[in-house]
Order: sequence, then C-alpha cells, then structure tokens
Amino acid sequence: PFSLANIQGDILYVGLPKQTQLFFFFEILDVNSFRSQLSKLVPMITTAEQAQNNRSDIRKFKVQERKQATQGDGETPHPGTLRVGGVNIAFSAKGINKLGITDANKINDPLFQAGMLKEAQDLGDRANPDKPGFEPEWDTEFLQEIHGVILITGDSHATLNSQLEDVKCILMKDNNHTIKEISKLVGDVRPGNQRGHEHFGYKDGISQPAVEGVDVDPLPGQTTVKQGVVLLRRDGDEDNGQPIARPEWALDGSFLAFRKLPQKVPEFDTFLRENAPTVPDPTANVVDLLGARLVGRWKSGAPIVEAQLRDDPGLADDPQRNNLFEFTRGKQQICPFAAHIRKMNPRGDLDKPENSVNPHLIPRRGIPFGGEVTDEERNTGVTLHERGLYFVCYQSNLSKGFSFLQRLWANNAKFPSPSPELPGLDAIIGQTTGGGTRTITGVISEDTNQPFDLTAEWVISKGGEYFFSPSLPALSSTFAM
Ligand code: N7H
Repeated sequence: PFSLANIQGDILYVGLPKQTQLFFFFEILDVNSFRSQLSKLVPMITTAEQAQNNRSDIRKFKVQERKQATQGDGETPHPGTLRVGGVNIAFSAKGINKLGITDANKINDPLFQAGMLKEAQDLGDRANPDKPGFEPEWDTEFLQEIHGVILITGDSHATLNSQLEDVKCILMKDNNHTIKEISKLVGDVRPGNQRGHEHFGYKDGISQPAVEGVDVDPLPGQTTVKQGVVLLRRDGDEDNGQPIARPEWALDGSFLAFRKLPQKVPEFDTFLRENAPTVPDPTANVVDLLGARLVGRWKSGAPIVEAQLRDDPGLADDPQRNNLFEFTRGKQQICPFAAHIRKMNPRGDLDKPENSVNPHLIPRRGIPFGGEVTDEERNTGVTLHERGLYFVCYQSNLSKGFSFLQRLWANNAKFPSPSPELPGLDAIIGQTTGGGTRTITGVISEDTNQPFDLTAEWVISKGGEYFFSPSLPALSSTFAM
C-alpha cells in the first residue's frame, strides 16, 4: 500500500518547509554503532505526511494572522506549535556498501553506483589544470568519500544547529567515532522581496511536476507524472515498458542528486548590460529582455511566452496562469531553444510528451547559498564572495533525471530543435568542461538564425554526489538493525 507516512518529506509536494537549510555530509566510521543508533534517529525523520500537514498548518496560521491584522479578532494559533523544520537522511552508494547491505548492488542504477565524481567529465564539469588525466575542479569535500547526507531545514541557523546537535547526539551516543563530518553546508532563502528568487534574480520553484495520486489537484500547465518517475518500484519506474528490477527495500525511496553550483552574478549582469541587442520597440528594457530570453522567464517568474516584450508581475503571481504556456515547435522568435526552461522542459517541442518529456521531469528542492551581491562586486563586475545554488532534485532513475537533463539536453547543442537553426547549449547551465565556446541562436527575434556568443559560463559546478533517500520502513529495517 502507498502511504505518505513511509516517504521522506523532501521528496513529495514542495518538500520540507525551509527558510534555511543545512546539508551535513558524513562518513560512517563504525558500522555497528551507526546501524544501531540509526533506528533511534528514524522517529526524527520528517515524512511526506508531516511535511504536508505542516504546510496546511502554516497556511492556516497565515490566514488567521491576516484576519487578525484586518479585524483585530480571532484566535491565532501559537507559532511555537508549528514545526517549520524537518530532518531527512540519504546515503551514497559507497555508504550503502559500507553499511553492508547485502544486495546493495541490486539497486540497479549504474550512475548512482559509480557516484557523481566518476561522471564529472561527462557532465561537462571543468578539469583541474594541476592534475594529470581528468580530475574535476571541485571543492575538496566532494573529492572525498561521502557516505551520507543529513538534510535539516528550519527558520534560523540557531534552530538548524541545535537540530544537528540533537541528530549527532543520537548517532554518536555511545561512540563519538560513529561518524565523521565531511562538511556542513548552509543555504538560505534570499531576503526581502528576493524571497524565492535565485541569485541571478529569477523567481524559482514555479514549475514542479505533480505526482499521480499525491498532487491530486494540479495547477493549470502542471504536468502529472507517474509515481515511478520519482519513487522506485512504483508504476513508471521502468525501462522500455518493463519494470526495473530493484530490491524490496528500494520501494518508495528516491535518488537525490546534489550539486554545488556557484553563480557569477555580477559577471552575468555585466554580460546582459553589454550585449543586449536592440529591439524595434524603443520602450523595451533590452537588458531585462535578454535575461528573460536566456532563462525563458522574467525575473518575476512570468513566462516569456506569455509576456513577450516586458515583465508582467501580475501574471507571475497568479498560480492559475504562471505555468500555463507552450513553446511553438520549431520556432524561436519568442523563446530561444537554448532558454533554460525550454531545454529543461520542452513543452510542445516533442512528439509523444508522455514518453519523451514526462519521464525526465524532476521535483527540484534547491536553496540559494551565499550573501547578497555587495556594492564592491556590483561596481567592479567581479564576484568576490561565493554564492549560488545548492541544487537538489529527486528521481527514480538518474539516467532519466538529473544526468539526462544535464548531458543530453543542457549540454547538447542540437536539442530541442530539428530545424536548421542550431539551438546551442542551455544558456544558464550548459557546460563544456570549460573548454568550448557557447554559441546559441534565437536571441534576435528578427533573425533567429543569427549566432549569439555567450562569452562565459556563469554557473560553474564545484561538485556534488548522488544519494538514495530510503523509505521510513527501509530505514528501520534494512538500514538500521
Ligand atoms: Fe533550473 N535560473 O535562475 O536560471 N531554473 N536553474 N536547473 N530548472 C528554473 O520554472 C537555474 C538547474 C530545471 O518545468 C527556473 O520553477 C539556476 C539544473 C528544471 O518549466 C529558473 C541554476 C537543472 C526547471 C532556473 C539552475 C535544472 C528549472 C524557472 C543553477 C537540472 C523547470 C523557475 C545555478 C539539471 C522547467 C521555475 C519547467 C527551472 C534557474 C540549475 C532544471 C529561474 C540559476 C542543474 C527542470
């Protein structure tokens, strides 16, 4: 039977509620004590059922609050009773092997089993020039053996840290050599009116797939995918129509792809300012227009297909309309083929989308990291403080989800168009191991075949890993003991 109480909370709906989020990467040193302590951690894990209840409590709280503000009456629930935080746990293939799970190799996802480091070059990540052969230019923590990650979300750094202390206390109760910290990364929702926007300034998290039987009331334009696109062993976890063989404990688990993606914000802004082509309408803001054409949405989130020449915040803020659009197949007068959201979800561009697009849709759960751009950075156009996105997505199959999207769509100059106009790489995340140039077409509406050079990459991968987020029953039985 399918139960939300069995599934970790970050996977479904919109994930764990978060203002700030901590990723604690660890290595398992003492397998026996880890396994016995893990069973005591399981009750702390936030399930999809709890995450969903929380959200409706928070919504109710906000409605009450608004009522009180306008009418001065009504009983406001005490915010202290609302849990805005959550805890989830996931393991790398090395971690699952280390635990000694006997049929670990039957999980049957070669990319997961090899680990992300092995795939770095194929993903287009840059080489470290000081290393022979290919070693990606990643932060050192991702070059080490990582066994697992604990995700903690909450409303302040203080809450996260105290939650982390509780988790560590449980895991290391009898033995403080049970696990070793590899690194602790903290992301934050951006402040003020940039809440929900990533660091380039664009509203994020608008388009998410609805999951069959879970998100029963999809918004206009939202695609419903089979449960098995996200959850292992569910309907749709298949290859060529055949269910993929997986061990029993894989049921209702999901692969978590984590990427640390720093963004060169002042450099991106300078590029837009210096390279924005003129358009016939003299009232258009050509700088913002170029950005919107590269992303496929304006900074407000309004899709360029429905707001062709200027931003439309009213459209962006209307959930009934902000995701309801399709690209015109074979044409890029309005939205370049290389626009990030067209590459990642080519709605209207392919035949049989149920087979060609839907299996590749991913729930995204990332969070920005790093501070706001400083005056000095803005004035010099040079990034001095690292900032970007801790990208997280879930899928039942990495070769259809994250890896597919990065390699076969973002990094593939020929996708999605069969027309003679060569789309070029995804303007935001397309990458070439740092070597190639990135030329796209479709930026100039009057001549969509005209090449347009993106003179740099503004999103530069610094590493990541593939994890498996097991179901609660699997955590209690197979992973713990
Ligand atoms: Fe992307 N950005 O600011 O440009 N992304 N993304 N992404 N992304 C989306 O529609 C961004 C990254 C997807 O269904 C929006 O919710 C940045 C990776 C997918 O229409 C914006 C980075 C991958 C979608 C951004 C980054 C994806 C999507 C519009 C890195 C997968 C939904 C908001 C720093 C390999 C497409 C929205 C759809 C949307 C940005 C990374 C995938 C603004 C800055 C690595 C599937």
